[in-house]
Amino acid sequence: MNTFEGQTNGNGMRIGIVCSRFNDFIVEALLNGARRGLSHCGVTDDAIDVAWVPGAFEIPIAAKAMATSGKYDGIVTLGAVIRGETAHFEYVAGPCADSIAAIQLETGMPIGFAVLTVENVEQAVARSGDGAGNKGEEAAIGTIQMIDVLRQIRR
Ligand code: INI
Repeated sequence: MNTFEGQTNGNGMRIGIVCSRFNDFIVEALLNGARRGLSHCGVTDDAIDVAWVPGAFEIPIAAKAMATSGKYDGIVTLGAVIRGETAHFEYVAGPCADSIAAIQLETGMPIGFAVLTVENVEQAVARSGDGAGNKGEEAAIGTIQMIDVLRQIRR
């Protein structure tokens, strides 16, 4: 029996990160977490590109451009959709998540998802702090694991 399990060794991996400007104080904190997670995995800063887009609705098209560019091994998406701030919550959050899932399947490239969908700013802050539970950090480490496990499966 063969068992494939992704490891967190990101040496030599190139990572694209898409960040949305909307609620940027939260997204900056998610980006700090993602960089922390990637550094923990051995991904150096010069192997990371960061693209900023206006809002979560624009994340998928930038993620697809990165995924099809041939320049990256994996992508991490970071954003914050806060229900209290918009009646369009469902129209922004749903398409963003669905499109990112679809792009993964279309391109075969792992795309980590830390686009927060929360009720209020307090919940967003709780998921983007300096300690444990930063969703950007979790998504970044998960992306490294997915790159590795997919390599093992495809080998
Ligand atoms: N974009 C977000 O990333 N988060 C939000 O909470 C949000 N709200 O509240 O509306 C939001 N809207 C902007 C949207 O993502 C697009 O940028 C905009 O509709 C232009 O296409």
